[in-house]
Amino acid sequence: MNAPLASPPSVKTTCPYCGVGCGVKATPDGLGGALVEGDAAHPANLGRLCSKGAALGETVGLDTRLLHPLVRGTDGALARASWDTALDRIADGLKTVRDAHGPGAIAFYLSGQLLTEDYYAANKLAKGFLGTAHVDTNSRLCMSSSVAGHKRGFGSDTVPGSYEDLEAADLIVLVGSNTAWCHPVLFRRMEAARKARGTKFVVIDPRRTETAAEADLHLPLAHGADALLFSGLLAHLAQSPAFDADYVRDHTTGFDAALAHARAMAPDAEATARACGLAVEDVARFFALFTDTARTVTCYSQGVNQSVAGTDKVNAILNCHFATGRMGREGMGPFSLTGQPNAMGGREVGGLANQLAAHMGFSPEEVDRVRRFWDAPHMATREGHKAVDLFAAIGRGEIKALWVMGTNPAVSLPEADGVRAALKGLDLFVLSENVVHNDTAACHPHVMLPAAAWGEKDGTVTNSERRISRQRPFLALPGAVKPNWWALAQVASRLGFGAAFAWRGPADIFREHAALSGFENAGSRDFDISAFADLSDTAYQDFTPVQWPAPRGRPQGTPRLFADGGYFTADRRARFVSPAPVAAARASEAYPFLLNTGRIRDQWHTMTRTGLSPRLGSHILAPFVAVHPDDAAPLGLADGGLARVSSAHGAAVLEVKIDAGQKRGTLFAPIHWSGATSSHGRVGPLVHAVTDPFSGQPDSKATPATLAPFTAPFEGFVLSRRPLAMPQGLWWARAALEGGFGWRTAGSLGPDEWAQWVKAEGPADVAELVDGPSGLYRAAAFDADGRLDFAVFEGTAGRRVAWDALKGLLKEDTVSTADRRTLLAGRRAGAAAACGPLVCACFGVPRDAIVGAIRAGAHDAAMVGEKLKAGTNCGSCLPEIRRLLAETTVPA
Ligand SMILES: Nc1nc2c(c(=O)[nH]1)N[C@H]1C(S)=C(S)[C@@H](COP(=O)(O)OP(=O)(O)OC[C@H]3O[C@@H](n4cnc5c(=O)[nH]c(N)nc54)[C@H](O)[C@@H]3O)O[C@H]1N2
Ligand SMILES: Nc1nc2c(c(=O)[nH]1)N[C@H]1C(S)=C(S)[C@@H](COP(=O)(O)OP(=O)(O)OC[C@H]3O[C@@H](n4cnc5c(=O)[nH]c(N)nc54)[C@H](O)[C@@H]3O)O[C@H]1N2
Ligand code: SF4
Ligand SMILES: [Mo]
Repeated sequence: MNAPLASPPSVKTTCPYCGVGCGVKATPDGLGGALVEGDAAHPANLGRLCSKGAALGETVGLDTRLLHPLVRGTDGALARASWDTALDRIADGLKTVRDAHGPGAIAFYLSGQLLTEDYYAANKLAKGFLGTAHVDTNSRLCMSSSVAGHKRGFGSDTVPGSYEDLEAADLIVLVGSNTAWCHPVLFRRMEAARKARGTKFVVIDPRRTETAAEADLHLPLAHGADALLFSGLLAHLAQSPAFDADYVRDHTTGFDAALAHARAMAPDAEATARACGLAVEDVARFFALFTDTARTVTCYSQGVNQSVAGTDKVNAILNCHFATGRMGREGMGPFSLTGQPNAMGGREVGGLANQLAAHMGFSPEEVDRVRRFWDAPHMATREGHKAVDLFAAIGRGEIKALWVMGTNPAVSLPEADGVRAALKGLDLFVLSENVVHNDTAACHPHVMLPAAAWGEKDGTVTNSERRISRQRPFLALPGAVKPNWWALAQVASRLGFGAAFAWRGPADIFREHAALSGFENAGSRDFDISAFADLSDTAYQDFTPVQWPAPRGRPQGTPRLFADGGYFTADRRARFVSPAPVAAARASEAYPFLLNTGRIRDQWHTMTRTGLSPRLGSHILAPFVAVHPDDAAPLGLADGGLARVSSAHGAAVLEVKIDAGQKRGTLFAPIHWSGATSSHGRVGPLVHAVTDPFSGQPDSKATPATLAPFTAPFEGFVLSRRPLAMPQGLWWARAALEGGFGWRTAGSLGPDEWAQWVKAEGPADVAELVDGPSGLYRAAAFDADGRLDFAVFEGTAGRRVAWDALKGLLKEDTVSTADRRTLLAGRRAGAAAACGPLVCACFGVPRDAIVGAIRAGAHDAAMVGEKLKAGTNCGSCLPEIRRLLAETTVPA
């Protein structure tokens, strides 16, 4: 069990999920969990949390954790080892590879979920001491187009604004961002602005998301067409009163060329609408709103970044803000919404293969500056491979040693099956992880290192508004778990670099990082936090959230940049950059659909943490593919059935969700299911590894794909107290339930095969219901204490029953005689269990209950809240409640 740290009773830390970076107050409950509430004093959330943040306390258990180093022995098996053994093995392995093949055969693959201090240590070791620049991160899949676009436009990777601007804006344009689900607390802040000042929302997204449903205007543009849309807007703005000739003259260059280019690409609203697949009146309304509203913030996220034209999309957006001078002023500006909790911190320490620390690049002066600061013996002098190329180089055998930290590339990289094969061919594969089992851990690591997880981690992170906050520990390090930076420093010391890595704790690293940011800077680089270069240990401990830059003498930080120019290009002017004329993404004859991939409200990435929470798991139970009804009908696809989605690279079998909000010819599937949580639910293998030419970011939003019904003669579910291995050949998806797990299943296993499987699980006592002719097989297995151990409910396809009525038995210590009698009928004695997916995760309110309340007269979200409490805590489900209000017909 988790041990709480002695005192103080509640600790202020930061949420480990999205880039909003909400402040959290955590109080260990002494039982291994923790009570978690929003920190009212944190400027990012002012006390709010979303469903994922609110459920954090349920996810700190140790059941799935890696608690000791594991080293692969001569017998090929991973076995528990001491830290010394594991670290020696890594150091020896790195030396062997370096001596035989040079430092370029060594690579690191890191994560925006690492602390800044961990990230700094990895970069210093790799780029300064081992001499390899092959250090890339999952941020390449996430924010790198924004980084590249910012650098081209601003001369630096800067987010100019603050969250407060969202509350001061009169127009918020959300481009390729499902904010209501992915940055829920920011969406709450936007909703507050709408209430207070009538702020309008425009959502630009091919599909009608929960965010789009809330918009004043939704532009369902063709995939990839954003740069065209914003070029049309630039052409429109240039001849409107919104054009700010002074700002353009004083603080920018390249306007005339950009305008000529935009006019050629998208001369007016009609041409723009045609090229983007939109209605002319909608485009005209968007142009008018943008023109007429000075206080406009344009937020963008993965619909912009994860594209072959991602960098161009970013610059097309920036161009419109330069042209109107809407930069870094209250309620105005472009705003990249970062994904991971420390996407920004990673960029600050040079986490990407084309960066050096403290926002420096690989120019000879910069390489020399960092070399001198570190006194580095083996400074990397050229950019390394970006993620997709990095794994290709591993596949070709050019990179022989890889250290993966804080990411699950076997799931999240495009063409993921190739990634798995590549990982298995490494001479040295080191994996620093929180969990024992995930898909990457299944790819044959030689060493696994147990890393501190949220609740134990001690360091800093930076959110989307450049705000550095502390993550503080409130639980003791369990088992032999250690922070990532410590493992890196130990390896450095074994390689003979001990003096440069002799940190006593994260405060030492933070001070060094702060000092480097100010080293020979004098205002030439945006990232400067040298105000903290001499921070005491106590001051680091008590650090209150602050927005960089915070140069010496300005420890209070900086809320906004660029209102008066001062860009970080050589001439201090912003650059208009013309997007290349890209066509919107296209499907082919063999693959007539475009597969779009992304996120759902209550799961985080590959579910290693959110997958532990029954509340979060109940919102959406299984991996799905959303299909427009007119695309589904000719294929004979029905809602709730299964479909095989294939691309040129791989296939998945997913549950069909008929969704009129899906653009015709496109599909949407979530990224969260892995081989650990599903048999065929991974979408990574399908996604093409096609990248943006400037950023190297893969296009995960538009892979040509095809769709066909998947028929299985039998389907059903399994419930169990313990993890079970499902039979071979079965389609299944697993969800966490209170007291155990549930699997939805489909396949060709009939009653006899299921009976054999049940028998092989060795239950103490089993009740069965078999009806061969109708294909029905039901079994309830009880353990020696008479508790329900597991249950199997299978039948012919199309007659699936829900597990809602029975799942409660997993947390009960006895099964009553009455329940025993009704159990195999799928019922519990006397109980009418609430059914349907969970809408409100905080209070566990299912859809059916909300629909019932609406039918009974609740006519707005507030009344639903009064009756059921749904939506009254974190508010993440309010968009869904409002949709149910709109969709439910109330009896007269
Ligand atoms: N619940 C939840 N929240 C999360 C995460 C999570 O896993 N779960 N992950 C976090 C991370 S790391 C990230 S990066 C963010 C991502 O946050 P978002 O970017 O908001 O999330 P996505 O679902 O990846 O994609 C956003 C939208 O882009 C749209 N899109 C696809 N193609 C195009 C296009 O060509 N143009 C436009 N305009 N839109 C397009 C998609 O339809 C989708 O609705 O979320 C963060 N927050
Ligand atoms: N098709 C498609 N693919 C995508 C995307 C998409 O939209 N579509 N989105 C991309 C984006 S934006 C992102 S950010 C990625 C996310 O993809 P990943 O980064 O692969 O996903 P996670 O599940 O967050 O993996 C984090 C892993 O690190 C471990 N971990 C967490 N914290 C720590 C720590 O402090 N130290 C160590 N050592 N381990 C830790 C967790 O247990 C987990 O196994 O997916 C990308 N892939
Ligand atoms: S919005 Fe939710 S997931 Fe994001 S930081 Fe805040 S509580 Fe965490
Ligand atoms: Mo991300």
